[in-house]
Amino acid sequence: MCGIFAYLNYLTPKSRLEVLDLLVTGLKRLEYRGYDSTGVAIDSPDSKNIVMVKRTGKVKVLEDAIKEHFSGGEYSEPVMTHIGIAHTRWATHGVPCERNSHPHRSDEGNGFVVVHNGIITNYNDVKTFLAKRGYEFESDTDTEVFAKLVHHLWKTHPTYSFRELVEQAILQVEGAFAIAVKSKHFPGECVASRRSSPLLVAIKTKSRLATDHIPILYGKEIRPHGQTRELPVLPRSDSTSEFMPEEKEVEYFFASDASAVIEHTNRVIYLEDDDVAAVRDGTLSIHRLKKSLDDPHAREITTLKMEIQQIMKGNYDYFMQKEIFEQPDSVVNTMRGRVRFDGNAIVLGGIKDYIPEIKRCRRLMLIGCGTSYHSAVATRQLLEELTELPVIVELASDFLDRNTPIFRDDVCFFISQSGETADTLMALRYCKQRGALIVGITNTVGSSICRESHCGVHINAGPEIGVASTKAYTSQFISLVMFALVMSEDRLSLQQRRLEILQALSNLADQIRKVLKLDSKVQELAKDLYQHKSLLIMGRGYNFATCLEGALKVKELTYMHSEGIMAGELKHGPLALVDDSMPVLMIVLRDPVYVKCMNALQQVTSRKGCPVIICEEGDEETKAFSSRHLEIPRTVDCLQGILTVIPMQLLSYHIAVLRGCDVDCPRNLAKSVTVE
Ligand code: UD2
Ligand code: GLU
Ligand code: MG
Repeated sequence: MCGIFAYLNYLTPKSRLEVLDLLVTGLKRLEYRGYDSTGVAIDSPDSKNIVMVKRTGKVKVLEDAIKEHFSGGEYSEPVMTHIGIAHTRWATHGVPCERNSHPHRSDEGNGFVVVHNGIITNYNDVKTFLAKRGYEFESDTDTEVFAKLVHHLWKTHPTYSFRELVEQAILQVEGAFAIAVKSKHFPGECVASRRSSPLLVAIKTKSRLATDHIPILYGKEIRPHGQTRELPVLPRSDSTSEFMPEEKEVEYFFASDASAVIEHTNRVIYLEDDDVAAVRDGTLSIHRLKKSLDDPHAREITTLKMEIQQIMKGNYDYFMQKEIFEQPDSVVNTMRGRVRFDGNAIVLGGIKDYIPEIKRCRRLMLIGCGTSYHSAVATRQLLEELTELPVIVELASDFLDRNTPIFRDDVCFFISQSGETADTLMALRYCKQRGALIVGITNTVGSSICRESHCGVHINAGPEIGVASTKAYTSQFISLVMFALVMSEDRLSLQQRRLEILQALSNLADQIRKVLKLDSKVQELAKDLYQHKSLLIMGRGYNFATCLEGALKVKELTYMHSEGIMAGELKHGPLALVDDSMPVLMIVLRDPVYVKCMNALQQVTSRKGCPVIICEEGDEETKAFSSRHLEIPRTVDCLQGILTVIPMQLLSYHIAVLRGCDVDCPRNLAKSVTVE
């Protein structure tokens, strides 16, 4: 989820200090991606060992530690060929600390060292397999199994090349990864691979490259992933052609994105899932064990023409926009390793031991601030339905003001992206003192809420940089939905409903992609709206939370007044605001409250209001009420809120841009509110 940077100089003399400098600069370029710890690995001065330095906190801390650690003159001797690997970590498995920081090693002799981004979901199986063979683990990470697995394969298959060892290892792991591996046993070589996490190789030579593509080499046999039990060994792939630079001297970089390499070279190859890129004797080859029909025969070498600033944000102008568009992936990461769509099973490792206790509770309380609070509002109805428990949703600040009674048999959920939100944390301590079971829902492993809670769920949305939360909201939402599904696992009468939701979860990423295609339409709408003073957002039932969250997004990003209105409340007051000039947005979907929403819509149109309608694809009857509408795909009622909030995120974003506001850092706001 965060950053990898590796550097290989072949016949290009560089001192280790220079290499370290390059590694640290590479990590600094990746800093914007968010991270909690860092680390590097290089060769020892006699080249017989690998030395690692790791630190929690900023790259600057690592840089200082490196200065201290490598002061000796021996590190300033130039080396002809060398490999250094470096990492910024956003913890998913094990708290941020030096022990859990990357690189991770295969054994005490540092035979193989690995940096990894992503989540290896079957790491427990691999760990068990390796533990039986005497491997002892030093960290809580999923990553460590990879280093040890490569070592095990090396022991059992001494004739294998470095690349073949890594190839065999990636066949055994499931989940998402970008990895780079360095080995004492294969000096001068580096192997990297990816699946679902980004990774590129960059090439630097003195003269122009003679080729603009690298042929891909295929193995002979296809096997499915993830056979950890027996560790079957696959036929070795036969290599026949490779990329060889014109001149001998060459430098290679492996990095999560081009921002880390652009200052060195503009020739890069974006690796595809399951590519294994290996450099040996200065020659780069890209391998795949599995050949599919639509595979191209080569990977293009792309010439970058971009500025660093531009690369960091990809095709996006702001981090918030990037994060909105990341949602098809982040929702999958939240479910990764937890939802089994084939067996219709869900396991939330962080709370499974507490489920019996939670089932016996008197009530569930969901507590948060801002967007996190809205994720509780969004899932409350489903929680009530699937747990059959009273569910109370509270704003942390108000909850504390009231000295709310809390009992030993209450289960209290604390929702916070950063896990450091002061109000939420205070409410947590208040409830803990009164003996309730404390469950955290956070995006940040090792955060205060994570540590002080009895158990919880990490939403694994990856770091969120934009101050206005987007992908964390949809991931909090899904985490709570998964919890509801776990709670109803053995309720016979609810099985049909659960299946319907699981089915919808499996389609969610594609549907989000579809909603994101509305972007240009939403931008047009924003042009209509941005000069207004106010925007009312109305809906009810499963979509009320979208109204609140949409209005919050509009307020925080555009400084325009906006209000989320429960449609059922219209005639109790808000209707007075409606006339032919008041901008109104209404969410009217085909769910159990459709008829009531239609009533509200009629009340608005009969006051000459001309609302923007968010409705279901092809719902002509509803669309007929207004000339402006956004159509979203049909999903199960309780997940609609995920699809309806995305147009609201886009709308607030576009209005903010049109109004010239600073999208990533709205005035007066901070990403993590650590004061009361
Ligand atoms: C977790 C662990 C993983 C491994 C795996 C076993 C982490 C980050 N993940 O992944 O190492 O043991 O389970 O299958 O270590 N927690 C809180 N408060 C919160 C959030 C989480 O106490 O706000 C606890 C939770 O109870 C669990 C741990 O942190 O003990 C990890 O939670 P998770 O959601 O990452 O769990 P899982 O199964 O995805
Ligand atoms: N899952 C790995 C860890 O927790 C890698 C996290 C990352 O992508 O930085 O160490
Ligand atoms: Mg905890």
